Amino acid sequence: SRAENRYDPEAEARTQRAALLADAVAGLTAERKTLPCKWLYDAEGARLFEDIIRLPEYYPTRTETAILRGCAAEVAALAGPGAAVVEFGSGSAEKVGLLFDAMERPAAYVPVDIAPEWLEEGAARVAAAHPGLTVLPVVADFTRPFPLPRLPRGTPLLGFFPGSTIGNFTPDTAREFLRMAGRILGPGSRMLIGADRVKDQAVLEAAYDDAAGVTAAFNMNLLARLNRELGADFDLSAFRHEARWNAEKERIEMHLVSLRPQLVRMAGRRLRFAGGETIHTENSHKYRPEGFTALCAAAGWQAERHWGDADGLFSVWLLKQ
Ligand code: AVI
Repeated sequence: SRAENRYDPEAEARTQRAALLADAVAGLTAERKTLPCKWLYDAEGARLFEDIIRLPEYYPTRTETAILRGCAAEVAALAGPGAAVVEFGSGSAEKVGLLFDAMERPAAYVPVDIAPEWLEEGAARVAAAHPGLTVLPVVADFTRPFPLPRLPRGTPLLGFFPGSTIGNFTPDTAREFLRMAGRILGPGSRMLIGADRVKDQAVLEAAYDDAAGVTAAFNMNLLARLNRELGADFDLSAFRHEARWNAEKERIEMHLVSLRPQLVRMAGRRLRFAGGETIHTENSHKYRPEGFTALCAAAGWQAERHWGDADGLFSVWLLKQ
């Protein structure tokens, strides 16, 4: 019934807490301790991330936005008149307006996000800025298959996945995601994706360990969250943030380093940390053009065009299948 399908914030909070507990227990009792990066984004984490994208050291957001501004007309022409945009993990939907400004008679905007409050806010912002545009939000985990809303037959589809979020997947998971997105969007569709590039190690490490300590606070918030939501007793002064370039895997890794041997209590368990032991909290893979082209090809997508900035920091890719 409709009542059963209605979004229930309390039930959702219970489900989320159970999932956080399961991930925290599995990740923190493993031989190499890890926590999935999706848990970085509670309300406090989302607020800190908004600060990160404005940091002088964090080049990806402003570089990608400038590239999108420059290529939007070309993307719009290739997507064709009357196309619909499906944004995977739309969040606050800050960048998609650059596409709609350039598109001719766009059929619809389909923002997809697991967080209903962000989804609604982003959808409302885009609808207000583009009167007459049909906005069809979908509450879904965009990493799993989801049904698209009904669109007029023959509507050209353009997937949109900005921000280099693809870099937070391992290459295997990224390939699976691209393959799934291809199935959802169907034959003949296109996809516009932002991907950060391999570059000077010092530039990369500064972007993930800024002088103001915002990224450190973003990473440490994960431990604060385990204390708040699971009643753990992490001593935040006994851990520090670290951003490491893994040259072999061409990724930045975020870790939380235990400053001394210690015992932490969490949900009836005792978690033992050696001095210097880390919790690996995030990967941010950086791509060379040839590697990204190969990844897309392995997922059934052809790289049709790509655009970059003069310093070679970041790329925006238009894929076609
Ligand atoms: C969301 N994602 C693309 C960011 C990144 O650059 O990998 C997350 C982030 N982590 C630390 N700073 C930003």
